[in-house]
Amino acid sequence: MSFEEMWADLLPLGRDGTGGYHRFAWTPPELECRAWFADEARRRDLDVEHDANGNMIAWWRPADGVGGDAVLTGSHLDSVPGGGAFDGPLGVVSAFAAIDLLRKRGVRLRRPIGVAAFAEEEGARFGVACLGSRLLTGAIDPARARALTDADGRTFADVLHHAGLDPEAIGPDDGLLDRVGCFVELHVEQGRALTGPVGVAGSIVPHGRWRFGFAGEGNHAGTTGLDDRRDPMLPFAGMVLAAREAAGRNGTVATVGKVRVVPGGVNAIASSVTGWLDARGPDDASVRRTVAEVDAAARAAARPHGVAVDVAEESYTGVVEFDLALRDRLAATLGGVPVLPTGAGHDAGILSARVPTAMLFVRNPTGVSHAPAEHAEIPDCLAGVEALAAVLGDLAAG
Ligand code: HGY
Ligand code: MN
Ligand code: MN
Repeated sequence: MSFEEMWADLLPLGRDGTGGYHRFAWTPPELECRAWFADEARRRDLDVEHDANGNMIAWWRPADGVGGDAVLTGSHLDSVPGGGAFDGPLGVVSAFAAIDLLRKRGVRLRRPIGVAAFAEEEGARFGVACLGSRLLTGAIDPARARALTDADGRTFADVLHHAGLDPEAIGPDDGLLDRVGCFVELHVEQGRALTGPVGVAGSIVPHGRWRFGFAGEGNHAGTTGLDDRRDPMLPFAGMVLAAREAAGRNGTVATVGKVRVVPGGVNAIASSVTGWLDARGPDDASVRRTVAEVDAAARAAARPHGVAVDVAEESYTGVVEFDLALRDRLAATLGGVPVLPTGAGHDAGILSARVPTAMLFVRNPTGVSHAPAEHAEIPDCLAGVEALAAVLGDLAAG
């Protein structure tokens, strides 16, 4: 099964009419992607390990059965709503294709190679990014994770149970992590900084997401005078504009891309509005300043309308500097490709707290991501597979 054939099989799964993808964790399209993963693993005689957190790892083990000190690669299969085809899946398909290349070249495996598909990397269903890798590494309280809910109010615990997993078993898995020597994630670049087909990641900037809740009073749009309203939509609007202004002042980026309005009727004043802020920047201080300014602006905008405001941090990841020795080893193996920072979060950023981690980027000519226009040309994808095979060969074979 070539890269192109695997890509063609995966491409239709979870694509909507706009060409974007809706592969939310444990929904039918993502379950189809999980089935695809198991098929590709089976086709290569890789045994699939399902950890308690919903992550999957397909293992290629040395003939002599040597375990431990494994080289983990792979990425994620879930998407943001209306996401692109490459964010996540490119790392998984490339990992299978890289194993095929190594086998074709007859390399002798010294350490196991695992192809991972981490669960809920986008946090699109349950709100916390990298939920599967955070649970694996102990970066989130299992009790908090179990109680996370999706837009329909279903808890993560209930969805796990329905998927055949034991919600009480989720949490850090030192046994698994102790078997991993390093993690190398290949990912489509999510900007336009890459001049060549492949690059190496230097760092991930600090980033987080905050939930802003505005509670007002639902009422009739036509019979309620302006002075009688407690309209939560107004301070929400203030918060959105304040995010852009605060980001401009602090040299960060801040986005409000998701809002939930209750009840959401054209002719009804909302009773509550929930908006999510995504803020990222060069350092913790600038991100924290940005969020504090948005928080203050939201509260100031709410006060005159008698609207209550509640702000909660849903996830935060400080700056990730990838393992220098591993990063330089990758760059040397690849003959000195560009090293670049990224404003996007990744499972590699979470895993880096527990194992040496590095990332390979594949050029994205549109520079667009988290949208249907996200793209990588097949020749660049194949260059990525070659690069990943060279890196895996250097780390685990020979
Ligand atoms: O949000 C991010 O940066 C990543 O794509 N999950
Ligand atoms: Mn993403
Ligand atoms: Mn991703």
